[in-house]
Amino acid sequence: MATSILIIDDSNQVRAQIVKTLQKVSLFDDYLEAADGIEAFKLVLNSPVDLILCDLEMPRMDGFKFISMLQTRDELKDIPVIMLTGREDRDLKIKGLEEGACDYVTKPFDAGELVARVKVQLKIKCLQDELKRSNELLKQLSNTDPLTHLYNRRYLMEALDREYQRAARKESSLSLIIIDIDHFKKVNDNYGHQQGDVVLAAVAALLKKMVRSYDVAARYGGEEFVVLLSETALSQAMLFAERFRCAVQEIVFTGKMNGLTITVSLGVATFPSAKVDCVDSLFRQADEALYKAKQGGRNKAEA
Ligand code: GH3
Ligand code: MG
Ligand code: MG
Ligand code: MG
Ligand code: MG
Repeated sequence: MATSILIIDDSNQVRAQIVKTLQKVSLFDDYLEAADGIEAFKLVLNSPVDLILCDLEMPRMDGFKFISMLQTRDELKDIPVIMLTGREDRDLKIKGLEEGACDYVTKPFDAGELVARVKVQLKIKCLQDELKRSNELLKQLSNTDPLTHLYNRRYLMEALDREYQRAARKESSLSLIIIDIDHFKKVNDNYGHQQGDVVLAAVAALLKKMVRSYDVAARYGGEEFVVLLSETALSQAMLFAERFRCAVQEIVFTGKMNGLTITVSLGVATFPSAKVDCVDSLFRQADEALYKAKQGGRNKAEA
């Protein structure tokens, strides 16, 4: 990815000197320039910036105001800012650091020092970005079932609490479907556990394809899946359950399980309804409906 720097100073000459100095060491692909805080703020909002060099005294919007405005935006507050200050500006340096700048360079600047300080900030930024990426990955891993790549039970329970509260607050409906593969034990017995996993992944992939982007499809346990359909009444949830039931029986496995077809049973429950007044009772209703579907001969959706 291209690395870019934003240089803010009301003096064209200072900006030109900085660009020339940094170009010599090829630290950046893009050099953006602004003559005051307002111009600079427009630029950072519209293009990604990795580092900012910012003069303090400028017309219209000064450096302090600009730096404090960066801190108010989540997507901008981590961009490192190096202040450009006068040699004697001790109090201004302290004020700038307190506003959120991470370092300063005194003007007239020394080329070697400028380059060295810029390199330090780029290194820190790079480490921070890496940390952010691994945190995101960790979060994703902790929410995901590794076999099916659906959400796991932990995430489902969190989402269920959140969606239930939202539905109660907004007086909208929330449906929950439990899906259980019929006679799945036979698949394992006949083809082995590994092939059983292939079947689980196939059912999960179909489910993922059929839900809307804002629904939550999760692997609840072994061969059981749960779908949370927000703002969905019972009749619509039943329609979805039926569509999914039909789509599952259309899957024909190949390879080691050549010709195998499977079916699922589904239990559907909706909030609000007579017997549902909390998350637990929503789940219980869906579980009872699933039991009814199994008792009724499997390959069925019940409410
Ligand atoms: P029913 O129609 O009543 O649901 O019958 P069933 O055989 O599907 O249900 P049962 O609960 O008796 O068996 C579920 C099986 O799922 C047993 C277990 O070994 C298997 N299982 C659970 N987790 C996994 C998994 O991650 N991979 C594989 N291959 N099998 C699993
Ligand atoms: Mg100035
Ligand atoms: Mg089961
Ligand atoms: Mg069972
Ligand atoms: Mg089963």
